Amino acid sequence: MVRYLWMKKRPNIIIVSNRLAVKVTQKGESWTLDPSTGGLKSALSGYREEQNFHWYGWPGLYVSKKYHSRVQKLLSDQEQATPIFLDRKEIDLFYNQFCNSFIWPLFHYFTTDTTFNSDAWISYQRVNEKFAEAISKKIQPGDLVWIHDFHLMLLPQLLRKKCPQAKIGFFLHIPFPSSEIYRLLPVRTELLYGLLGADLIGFHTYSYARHFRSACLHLLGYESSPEKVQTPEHDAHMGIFPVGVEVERFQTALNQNNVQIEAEYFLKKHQGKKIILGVDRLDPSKGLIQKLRGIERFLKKYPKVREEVIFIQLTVPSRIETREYQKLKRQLDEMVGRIEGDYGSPRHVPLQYLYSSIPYEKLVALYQVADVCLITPVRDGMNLVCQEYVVCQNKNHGVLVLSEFAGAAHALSGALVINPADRDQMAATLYKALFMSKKERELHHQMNYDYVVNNSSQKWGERFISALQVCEPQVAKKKISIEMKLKELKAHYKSAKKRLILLDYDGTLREYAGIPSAATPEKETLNLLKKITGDKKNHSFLVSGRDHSFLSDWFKDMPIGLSAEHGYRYRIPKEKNWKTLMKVDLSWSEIVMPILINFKDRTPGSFVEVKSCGMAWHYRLSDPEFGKWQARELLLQLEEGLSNLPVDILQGHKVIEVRAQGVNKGVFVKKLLVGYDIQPDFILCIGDDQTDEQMFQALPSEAWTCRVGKSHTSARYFISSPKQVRGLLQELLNRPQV
Ligand code: GDG
Repeated sequence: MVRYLWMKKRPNIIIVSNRLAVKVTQKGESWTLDPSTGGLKSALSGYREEQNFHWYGWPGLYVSKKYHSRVQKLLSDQEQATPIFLDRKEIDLFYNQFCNSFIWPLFHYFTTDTTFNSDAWISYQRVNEKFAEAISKKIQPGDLVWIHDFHLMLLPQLLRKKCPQAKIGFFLHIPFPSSEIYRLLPVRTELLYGLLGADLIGFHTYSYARHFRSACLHLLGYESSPEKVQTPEHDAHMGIFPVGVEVERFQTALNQNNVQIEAEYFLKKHQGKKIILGVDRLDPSKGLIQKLRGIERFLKKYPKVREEVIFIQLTVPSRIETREYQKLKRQLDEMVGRIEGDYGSPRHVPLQYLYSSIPYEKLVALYQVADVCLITPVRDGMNLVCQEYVVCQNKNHGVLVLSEFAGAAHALSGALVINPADRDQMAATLYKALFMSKKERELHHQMNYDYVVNNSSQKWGERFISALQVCEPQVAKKKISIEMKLKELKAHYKSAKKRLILLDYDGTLREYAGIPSAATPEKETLNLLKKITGDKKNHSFLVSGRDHSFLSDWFKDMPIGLSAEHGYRYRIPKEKNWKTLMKVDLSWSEIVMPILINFKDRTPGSFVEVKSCGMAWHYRLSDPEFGKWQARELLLQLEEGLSNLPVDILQGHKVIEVRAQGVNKGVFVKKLLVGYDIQPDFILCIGDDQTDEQMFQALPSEAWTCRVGKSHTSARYFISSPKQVRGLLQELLNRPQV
């Protein structure tokens, strides 16, 4: 059961995917529904038991008009589902050509053999509209719509236009490719606009989200933080939701009689041999050719153990109507034949290759008896098979050998990770996996198992739906100047007993200077801060991106709280010692520094600043056009090059900063509110750039949040310049005239 801990009323959940989660079959005049296999179906099956759940999707086959109402009724009665029927042309153009032969390969980094077909694109748009039409007729206020996968990337925006208030989530089950690959799409901007109609866009891994942000920046010029992309219309939030498997279902199945019988059968059949299992859809992305090459190398390299192992490769037919897949099947058949010929004997056939899907009980039994599971995709959004294997190995502690190109490799730290293109490495790793000590196996398994059981498909669904529910409603809010609310602000300030005042420094309290060290606080500012800190009801902090030594020097005698480097180091008011927000990993500095230095050398007027938890490239003194251009280049390079490192890349005002992951002003402010028990009844927070947004977002909604300049912001108000900020603070401190 899905739990909603904090929700008063359960919302209706509308799931939308290209395919429904059931297989619809026609036999003469009768229609039947059967369970289907596949990643999405597995991931959402926990949810399907919910009462307030409805699914929209294509039944997976052509249904002639005369049967529409019958199939509709069958699906509605038995599956809480509404079919979206596709005609034969749409099945070919939308599904086979645009989705399977164009988007799928490109998003999996297969750039050759993909050609853009404008008829297929028109069909893609029409089918997305068809879905929007059907859903918009039924949607009720408060419903949550969760759209799945690459077939429906235009749907969020289409639905948003029809139902502006709807809560729309989108989850991408496949990788979002590097923006260098994504740029190859002739309809790249259209698809981005389509996705950005969603309130929440979910990805399996942080790298996919980063690639998406990079595409939004470079193709649409939309800036973003790790949490959201800002569009002129609304904020599209982003989240990392690695999909999981049905842990309980597998655990229950393991104890069932029919599974035990199958397991015993396999064990008896392969007595005395170690089993290496592979389960994959027949798809170029799954790296089956690479796997067979690796197996061949293993059999050649380790003749002594050849007869002690058996490879069982279950290859599930998919997209059989597509030429590329037929070609792949032939290639695989040939390779299997060759391996059997070269390494098989009357006594022993080392590779058992099965081209078919098998019943669930048999699959679970195979997962249970296999000593090693070998998963070798060249690209895979996540990969569920490897997680299912882990669940079924809690007794035997089998070893998982996993490609680094599967999203799951980011999560399963106990896997032996390989590059599928390196067959020597694959062979050696297999050997290692087969002969690992019991203790070592247990250690590796435990790391994987902990992750998988704590990240089941059920939790994945709960997390996504909860995150979608808390996304702000998409009513375009027009910001007003805080000065228009001055009376209200003053009254609140005056009546408050404990006030928290959070002020950014550069660009907020003080105008920017060309060289950061020249932006010393003016007398007026120091006097102002003195007055603020002089009032016992005020707890005030300067929350800056600057190094702590600057802040210490300039504000040394002032009893004001200081937060340097976006909160990484801070000093509580009236205390002398600086504290550190969290422990960080800085091993990446050696990679980042040469990149920044390179840009410094190539961009006159720019310079590099080194901080204790990161480094920054400033270009305030460079030619503005050239500086901006170089900044985009640098950003792209950093996003591409650092995608697997624990860093945040931040765009401030004429500065690009690379910082240890997880350090930001928002985290600092949250810590302040929780850890220091201030419990203010008045909060004023003013900042001027992207780095301040996290601070605004971390504060309760009633806080007086204000951004300098009229940029798109999550602050409630704006103010035009640092001069105005100083004026505003002065106003607050002024005693009311008698
Ligand atoms: C896409 C993304 C992402 C397989 N053979 C049989 C069978 N299966 C089940 C497995 C597993 C599922 O099919 C395959 O899931 P994968 O994740 O491995 O692969 P895709 O279908 O490509 O899924 C992928 C996923 O979406 C979810 O977001 O992980 O990256 O490509 O559950 O158990 N089930 C049965 N018999 C079989 O023969 N019963």
